[in-house]
Amino acid sequence: VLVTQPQYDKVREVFEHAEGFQCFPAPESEPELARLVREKHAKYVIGGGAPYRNELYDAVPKGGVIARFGIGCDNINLPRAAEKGIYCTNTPGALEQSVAECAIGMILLAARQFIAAADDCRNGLWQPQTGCELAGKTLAVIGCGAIGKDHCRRIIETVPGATVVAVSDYVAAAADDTAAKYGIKSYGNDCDGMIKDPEVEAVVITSIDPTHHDYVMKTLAEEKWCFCEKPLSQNAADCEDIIKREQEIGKRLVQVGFMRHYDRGYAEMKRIIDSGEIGKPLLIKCCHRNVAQGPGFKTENGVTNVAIHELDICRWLLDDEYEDVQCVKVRQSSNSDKGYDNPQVMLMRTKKGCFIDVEVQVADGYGYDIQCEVVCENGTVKLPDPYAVVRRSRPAGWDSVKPAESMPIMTDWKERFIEAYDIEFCKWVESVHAGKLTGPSSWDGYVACVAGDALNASRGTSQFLKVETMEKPEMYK
Ligand code: ISE
Repeated sequence: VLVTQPQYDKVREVFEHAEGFQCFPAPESEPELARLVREKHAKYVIGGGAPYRNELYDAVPKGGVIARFGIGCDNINLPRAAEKGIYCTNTPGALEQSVAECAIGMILLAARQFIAAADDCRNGLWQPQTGCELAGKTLAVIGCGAIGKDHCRRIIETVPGATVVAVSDYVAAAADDTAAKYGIKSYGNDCDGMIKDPEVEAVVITSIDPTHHDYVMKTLAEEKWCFCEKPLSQNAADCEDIIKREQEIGKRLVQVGFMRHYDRGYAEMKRIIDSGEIGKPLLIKCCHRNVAQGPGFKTENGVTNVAIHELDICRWLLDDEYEDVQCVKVRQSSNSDKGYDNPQVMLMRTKKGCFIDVEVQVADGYGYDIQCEVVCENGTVKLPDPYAVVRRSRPAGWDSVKPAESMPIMTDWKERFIEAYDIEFCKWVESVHAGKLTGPSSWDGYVACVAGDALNASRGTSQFLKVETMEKPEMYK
């Protein structure tokens, strides 16, 4: 058995005395490990998190085992192993203690907002944050997965004063699973019934985009608070219904899930732009790139589901409105043979004269990459990358690879904006308690859809189309 060195060192005792096996420490890098497997005629390999993509599967014999010392197996090329007849395994449970300790650490960091404070200090800012004490608080544990009860994920996101009493889903079994996990009520696929439940005070809509308008209207029929994920609807006309209904009720009840307003990077960019320190804004250059899309994705969804974020955030950053917009088809990527345009470039001109371009790649094949730079008269502001740490090293397989400066790129949007989502929900619950919503409104959802409609209509016309909204009701000013 070959055991990669760091793993060997962790439990040397076990490997030195494993009855019936001869265990040897081995290098982590794939080419060297593969070489040693051949040299020693090893049948079993135990490794850590280093990536094993190619050579190792040619070296380990059929019927051999590659065991991951840990839980995740994303570093193992499972299809390749299957093809070569190699067994793969991991060690569930082995890291429970470590994960539990990390979770407790994270609870304390989150409660006291230490990470945010440290980031601020590093950026030369001092913004004292009080945080909260944990004593006496009932913490809700959300996301207990396979690793068991000890795995606490994003504990503080259920802020005091809010709890989930019921769930429903188009696929009833999905609602049942979630409900069982948290010991709450499942309405199966009876979403309408759930909205009417007198115990439900507020509804969070996270279903697929085309269902949003209908569920918002049903929630408003009950005059309940409503948090609707973006987009508010698929088109501006449907948003108008929502706005009309809120007018009749005489109160803002809907918040739209434009979470970027709560992202530290965007918030700091806005602060600088608003301060006027670097002059007036002239241009914005944005990229919105996704790894891939699921089945059923259409060209128009590049606007309604993806660029809708930029349509919202740019007007928020600039405190400006759109004059006209145009969607341009450009040279297509070979990642886009699935019947939708990829990339697309969206151009927006604002009433104050700013020019915005957004490159939307819905299948870039590498990562979730969000970029934004605002060019002002006397300087620019740029959205920071979510990872602060830049690594300078030779990646695994070092003898064949040149040293490099690198930074990981995320692939999942839920992770990229995880902090923004947390803050968004905390603030939403706070504002519901205060009886006055403060986050993005149905008006914001509507304006983004008006611009989105114009972008979709402009495709193939080579023309800028006007963005014409109705008059802004008092309630949203
Ligand atoms: C998703 O709903 C999001 O909000 C992401 O930010 C976006 O990048 C993705 O394309 C959407 O599907």
